[in-house]
Amino acid sequence: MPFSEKTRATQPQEHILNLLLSRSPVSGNTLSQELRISLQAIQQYIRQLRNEGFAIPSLKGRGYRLEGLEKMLFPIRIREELRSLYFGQPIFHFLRVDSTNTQARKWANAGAPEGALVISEFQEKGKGRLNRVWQSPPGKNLLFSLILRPDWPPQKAFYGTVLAAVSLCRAIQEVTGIPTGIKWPNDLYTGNKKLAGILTEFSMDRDRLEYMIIGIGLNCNWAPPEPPPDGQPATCLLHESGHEVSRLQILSRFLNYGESLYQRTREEGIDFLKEEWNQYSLVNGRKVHLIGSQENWTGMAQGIDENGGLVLLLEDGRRKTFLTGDVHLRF
Ligand code: BT5
Repeated sequence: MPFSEKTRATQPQEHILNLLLSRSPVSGNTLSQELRISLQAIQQYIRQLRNEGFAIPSLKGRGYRLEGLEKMLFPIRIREELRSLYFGQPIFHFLRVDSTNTQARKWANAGAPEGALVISEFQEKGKGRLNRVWQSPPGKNLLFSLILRPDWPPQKAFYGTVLAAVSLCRAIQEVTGIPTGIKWPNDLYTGNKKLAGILTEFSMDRDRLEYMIIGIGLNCNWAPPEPPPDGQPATCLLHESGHEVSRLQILSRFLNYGESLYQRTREEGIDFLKEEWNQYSLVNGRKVHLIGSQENWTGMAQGIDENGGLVLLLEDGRRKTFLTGDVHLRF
């Protein structure tokens, strides 16, 4: 699998973090020599990392130290909790990366096996759908991407999101007791606030799915304080439960559930996932508005069809199916 830290073009910020990880504290002069850039440039990068939320105090006469290591999701810690056979095998952990989906795609193109996981403490360019931005400070939330190579026809690709959403709802419920639901197509909500988003991307080889990248951002211990201009109010599990939540426990439960559902799709096909989705759907039986680029529709949501399209009973009695990407849903 020719994908490694060495083959990846590493930014100076990531190089600094990795040095601080391997031997903190490190003086500014040592960093400057290792990276072959000026001390001034090092100080600028450290400032940037601190602005992003990394805790890097400077210790008098000794240099910089990276804090928070005890809570980081290093593969060895994840493996200790995992009961799955191939979900989460292998794991690529980053302190800082552009986007876990982008890295997972590179790794998948290089032949990563099904179940491989990319996880990061921070994303410089975390992405939502349609190039929207996913925000999350270092070390607070879950940011990861899972690589799958399902034997499904491409029109069923949305079921990757379904599998992830159902597994995540279950994991959250079990670890925190907080009930969550799925807002079609790709959001997890608790109450009327967004808790998580899923970004499923895929690659096709002729008429079959070559691989699928399921990217998940879950607000565990931080949520955007203000709803962004383009978005919905957000929350996190810490705000909902009143105490800090273990990212590790939720991740490992997610991988365990995800694998058992995925295994079932191999034995029975994927139709049963529709029923699982219905159990957690926040839209079924509710009046919703779908906003398209040319036209808007209002109707009673009836659930998803065999390709993941949302079926709406329109006010004039017609039944119409909408595909994700074409419309935006409002309650
Ligand atoms: C999503 O897109 O909700 C999918 C987000 C997927 C993020 C994960 S993180 C790991 C993996 N790697 C990536 O690069 N991405 C995936 P969408 O439905 O387009 O919603 C995006 C919108 O959610 C933004 O435009 C904001 O309005 C809002 N938003 C951004 N950060 C948020 C947060 N932490 N919590 C709640 N809402 C947020």
